[in-house]
Amino acid sequence: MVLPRVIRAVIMGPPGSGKGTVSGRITKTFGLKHISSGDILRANINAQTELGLLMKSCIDQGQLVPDDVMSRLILNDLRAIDGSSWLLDGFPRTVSQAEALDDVYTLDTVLNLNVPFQTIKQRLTSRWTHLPSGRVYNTDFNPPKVPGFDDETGEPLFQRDDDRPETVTRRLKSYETQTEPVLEYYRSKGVLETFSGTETNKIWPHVEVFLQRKLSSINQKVV
Ligand code: G5P
Ligand code: MG
Repeated sequence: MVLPRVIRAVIMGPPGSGKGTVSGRITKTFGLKHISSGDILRANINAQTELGLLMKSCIDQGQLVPDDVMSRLILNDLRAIDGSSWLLDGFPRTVSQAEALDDVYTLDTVLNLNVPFQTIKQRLTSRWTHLPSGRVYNTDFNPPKVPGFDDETGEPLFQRDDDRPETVTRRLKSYETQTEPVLEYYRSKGVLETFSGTETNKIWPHVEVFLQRKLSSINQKVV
């Protein structure tokens, strides 16, 4: 699909709700650039940057990294791709981050994946990640062709340190207290679109139809 003008979208949902998986499909289908705050942080940890070393313990304990650090990091990255359409995954995660984003950009839509916590806990313990690209696999749902290795590069896959069951519980708690208020923030602005379910393959067709309609309505306004 040819994008009519720059599109600015956010995907939200609890840890493990499928944000990364659905973002991959949106990128492929609609050509938006995918910016994942978690992938950026993990790339910094992997490269042992000063920021990565400072943030590692926060992330491993399932806590959010400080708002000012996160907002500066993401807004910098967005400036670098000014003029492109993008989809933000994992940011904003607090009302303060949402306000910082709002100061600079107007969002077209916020997609919210509403998946029950019980479903999520089972998924995360069987997740494998290709760190350089952020591609995610699951030993049950979408296993790699060769166990332990990325389909596209053949490089090894890793299990995230924060996918331990006790850390997942902490991440879900922080989602409830710090991130759920962001849903209300966007609902009150009229940009929130919620998709509920327990399977990504059943949620995805609804997301796809919604985005097709949204983009063509923006297209008509532009013409
Ligand atoms: P992240 O990296 O943003 P989370 O916790 O928000 O991490 P996460 O864990 O990356 O989100 P996801 O992207 O929503 O989950 O889900 P996913 O990876 O696509 O799917 C999860 C698993 O389920 C995969 O194995 C996938 O294959 C499988 N799966 C998908 N669909 C199905 C299905 O239908 N069925 C089955 N069986 N399986 C399925 O953030 C990490 C940390 O970074 C910091 C925080 O410390 C955070 O905890 N951080 C921030 N801190 C402050 N502010 C911010 N803005 C921050 N952003 C990140
Ligand atoms: Mg993710």
